[in-house]
Formats: sequence, structure tokens, C-alpha cells
Amino acid sequence: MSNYHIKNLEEYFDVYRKSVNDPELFWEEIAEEHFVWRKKWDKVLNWDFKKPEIKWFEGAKLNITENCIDRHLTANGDKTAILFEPNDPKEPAQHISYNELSERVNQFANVLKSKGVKKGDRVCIYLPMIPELAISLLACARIGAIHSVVFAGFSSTALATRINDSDCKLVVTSDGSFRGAKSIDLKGIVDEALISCPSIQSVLVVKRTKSNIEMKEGRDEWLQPLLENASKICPVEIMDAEDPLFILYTSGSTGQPKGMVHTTGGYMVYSAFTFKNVFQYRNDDVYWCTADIGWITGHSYIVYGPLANGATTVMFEGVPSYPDYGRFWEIVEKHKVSQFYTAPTAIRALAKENLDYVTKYDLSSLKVLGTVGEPINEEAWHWYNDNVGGKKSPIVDTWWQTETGGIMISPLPGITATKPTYATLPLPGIQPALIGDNGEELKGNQVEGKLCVKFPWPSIARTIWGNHDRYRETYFSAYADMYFTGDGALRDEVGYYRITGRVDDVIIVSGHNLGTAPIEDAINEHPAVSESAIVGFPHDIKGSALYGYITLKETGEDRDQDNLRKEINQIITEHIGPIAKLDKMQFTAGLPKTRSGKIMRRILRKVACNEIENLGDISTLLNPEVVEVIINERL
Ligand code: 7RM
Repeated sequence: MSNYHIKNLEEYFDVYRKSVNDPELFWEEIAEEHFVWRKKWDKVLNWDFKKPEIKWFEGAKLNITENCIDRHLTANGDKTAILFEPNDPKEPAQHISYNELSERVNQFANVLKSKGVKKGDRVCIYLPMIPELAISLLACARIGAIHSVVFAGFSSTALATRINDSDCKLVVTSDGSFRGAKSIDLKGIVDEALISCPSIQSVLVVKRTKSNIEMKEGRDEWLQPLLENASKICPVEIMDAEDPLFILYTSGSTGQPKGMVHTTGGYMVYSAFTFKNVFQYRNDDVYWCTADIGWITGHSYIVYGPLANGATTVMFEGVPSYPDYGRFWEIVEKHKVSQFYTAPTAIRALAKENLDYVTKYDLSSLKVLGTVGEPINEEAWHWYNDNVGGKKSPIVDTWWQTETGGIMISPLPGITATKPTYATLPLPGIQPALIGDNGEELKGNQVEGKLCVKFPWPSIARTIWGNHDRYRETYFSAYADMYFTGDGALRDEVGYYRITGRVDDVIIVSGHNLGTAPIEDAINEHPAVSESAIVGFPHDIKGSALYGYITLKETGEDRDQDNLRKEINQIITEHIGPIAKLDKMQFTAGLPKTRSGKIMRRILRKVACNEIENLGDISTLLNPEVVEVIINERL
């Protein structure tokens, strides 16, 4: 029996048991049956969390693009691999078949080679959500170059920091990008960044917006003419399973981002296996993940996981609000999307708008809904379930991290009974542990602690680029022999996990440890409240006191603020107790967020503490403009 595609709950428990009892045998069978290897491994797993060192499929040889492209060509060459939906609904969608993808990746790979890019070189990709973005990842992978995608909403400073950290040789960018009604001058941002990036030798520019840009002689070249002259055949570079596939930067507790390094074999196996199971992908399904490829979700679940399974994966260039708030649902109807994967922040934003934007579209093609990136609150979960899924599409609340490479805890749709706000059960191969205040593992159910993982899985990041010490300190030093996630979680009476939020977000008020997440959950239950974020600030008597930033729904905007403050503290008192009442409440039009929808509490904390001189680089935010408003209106 193949363990690869789990079809019912009994099978899940059976497969899970096998994966824990003999992880090496379990992953070996999956790797063997479902992927193309040029040479098999000598050893399935070698690991030591103390060093830390983790190696999967050592000795094996492969190329991930052979698995994502070439092997599908004989039987499925005409199938759509990438379904590109442009920003402007009037521009036609593009159906890129596996055959066409193969040719375009090979041409791109040959262009990279002609620029002197070799195995192990780092290539920075700074592109909007256009087909060339996915193609450039695969082109790098084909020749063994390590891609480092930088989200094309980041500033020149953030871009330069990332290019320099890993000494990239080449940048792929475009003239500009379309985002709703706006267009952004990407090339100008690259030019500014490159003033301080000595390692960059060439810049390849995709023409997208046709805006006027400067091309630096000897460094910059338009990509399209080079592609047209390049061969459509490019033999793969044979990679070791543990050769790096990509670097992806994630923000840390310090200003310096962490370049998480993912390697080839294990990442491929795990991203493909989890894609198949978490989305229960079937041959004719059209799958859509709305994330940007500049985020790990896009790497694993727009590009590698779906393509390794021969799936049709939608790439959307635009935003959910353009030309109106019905855009997501219009696309679902138009392409008959079967699986739809998005972030809670997007759901909350859309839930604020008129329901007509949803109901006017036929969403009957949907079979599975997914969320990722942050805890989903109960209200948003129900809105998604009722109005998008029509109460018939299971919601997979998927918990994972840039560091984990793939989904770790999630329901299997139609198999695991869902429970709002719960990520439910660990996927096969994942051995979570909850750790108590004294560093002890909390066994049994109905416990709450810090979320760790006791055993390696194939797609765990192997190091931080250029800083293995930081890797050890951040993830392997808090608890012996465990990977520490930085998140808190509880396990309920049936063993379901609920992620409660980052454990760094704890505030001690008069000696009481208060997590920000439960307080925010309570506040968000107020009918006038859209979102909230709590931080601590110094207080003479309590040590720390609570400062809340609260955004209101449209219906709440004309409410009397003093009354609202009283009602909100009343709800907090009911849910948690008077100790958790807020000393200060600032109503604000928005909260500063990362591109994946995570609230940047670091900034809010500084504002609450009046430390507004040194906010660090805020340009990586989705909405840096709200910071100034928050500063000006601080209490
Ligand atoms: C995939 C991704 C990782 C952090 C993680 C959590 C939070 C992600 C969920 C979640 C509750 C979820 N990578 N997080 N998914 N919290 N429920 N389903 O998001 O590196 O950008 O972020 O995101 O805190 O540690 S990430």
C-alpha cells in the first residue's frame, strides 16, 4: 500500500503511527515511489539536533525540475501547469501547459548560464506575480543556482540587505509591477539598491508595465530578446539531495533578516506529499493559493508542491480589492477553482465588505478552503465557512513556518473533523511536543505550552545562510533535542492543536503572565471591532500595563469612543478577568502588518513606549503609511 495519498481517518492514524514508529522507512517508501531520482540515497536520515545537523536522503542525486516538469511531459504535456490571471480582469488569462513551461524554463536556464551563473551561485529574484517569477525559480533550480526571492513590495534598503547577505551574482526583475489601480517602479528600486551591492554583475529585466526605465550599460539587459534566442533544451544539473535549493529571508527578533536555507531532496518530498494530502488534489482540479511567491507559502504551495504533483496552479498578479472586492470570487467562478488557499487577514478584510461581492458569483466548484499565516479568529472562520464554502467545503487551518518548509499541523479535508480556530492534528512524520514553564514535556491532553518538534522532518531548514550559530541559538537551544517553533499551543481533549500565537508576545502585568492573543480574541468579539493588537508599556505600579490598538468596522466608526472603551474592557473582564483590562486604547484605521498579514507588534510596542526615534526598517511592511498615523495619534 502506498502511504502517499491518505483517504480516510483510519488510514491517517495508521500512516501516522508508521511515520513515528519508523520514520526512515516511512519517508523512504514515499521518496522511492513518487519521485524521480538519478541515484538513490545511501542513508535516509542523519541527524543531531545538538550540532545541529540534519541530512535527508544523503548520497541521492536528483534535479527537482525533472520532478516538477519533465516527468509529466509524456502523459500530461498539454495539461495547464500555470494558470496566470493578470491584475487587470480585461487582460486575458494565460494557460501555460507543462510543455510550454518546460520550454520556457529551459530557455531561461540557458540565459542564466550565458550570464555565467553556475551551480551554487545565488540569484536574487525581485519580480511581481507574473509567470516569469515561477519560471525563474525553476530555471535556477534546473542549473543548480540557489534562488533568493525577495518580495517585490520590499524597499531598496531591504532588497540590498538581502542581496548582500548572500552575495547574489544576478538579479531578475521587471520594469514595473501592477497592483490594483497602481503601478510600481520596480526597476528604480533595484537601481537604488544596487548602488550598495558590489556582488551583482548582471540584471535581467522582464518587460511588464512598459514604463520608462533606465538600463545601465554593461549590467542590465531585457530578458525577452535573450529568451527568444535561447535553446529550448537545457540538460539538468544533477544535484545532491542536500545541495541548497533556495534561501528565503524571514524577519527575526533583531533587524537582520534570517536567510533560511532549504535543500533539494527533503524539501521536494515533503512539499509534494503535504500538497497532495492537505488539499486532496485530484487530477482535474484547479488549485489556487493567493499568497505571493515572495513568501514560503508561494514557494511550497504555488510552485514546487503543486508542480511536483502535476497539478494546475493559479498565479494571480493582482489584489483582492481591484477592480472591486469581488475579484477573488470572480476568479474562482471563472476558472472553476477547486482548492482555495489564503490568509486570515484577507478573509477579515473581505468580510468587512458587502456580502453581495461574494453571493453574486458561483462558487460551487470549491471543494477545499485553506488558511495560513496567523491564527484565524472564530468570526472569520465562520464567515469563510458559510459564505465562501457554503458550509460544504472543509477549511484546512494549516500551521507551519518559513523554517519548516511545509505544512506541519492541519486537518485533512473531508477526513479530519474540523474545529474552528484549531489546526487539529500533526501530519505524518511530525512529532509535536508542548513544553511547560519548567522545560518539561506536557504529556496527555488538555495542556498548553510552548510548541516544539521532537524529530526532524524532510523539509526543515538546514541552517541560516552564513550564520549557523544563530540557527542553533534560535531554534535548538531553548530545549534540549527539540526544534523550538516560537509559538504557543494547546492540545484539547481529543488531541487537537490550537496555535495560540507567538510566545514572545507575553506581557507581565502586576506579576501575571498575559498572552496577547487571548486578549485580542476577546476584544475582536465586540461587534464594532475589526482587529486589535495588544502591547505592553512601562507602568509605575503594575510593572507593565496594556496598550491596545483597535481598528473598527465601518459600522463602528461613528460610535462614541468612551462608550466603546468601556464595553471593550467589559468583554475583556468577562473573558479573562479585570487584570487584563487595557489602560490605553487607541482607535486606528489600520495596524502595521507584514506582507503575510502578521501584525508587527515590535513597532506598536515602541510607539506605546514612546520610543519613536528608532523604529527600524519599516519599509518591509504591507502598509508603512499607517505607522505615521499611529505615531501622531498615540496616547
Ligand atoms: C507559513 C507561514 C510563521 C508563523 C508561525 C505562527 C504563524 C502560521 C498559522 C500561524 C496560527 C496558523 N510562515 N502561523 N500559520 N498561527 N495558525 N494556521 O506563515 O514564517 O511567515 O510565519 O506564522 O506564528 O510561527 S511564516
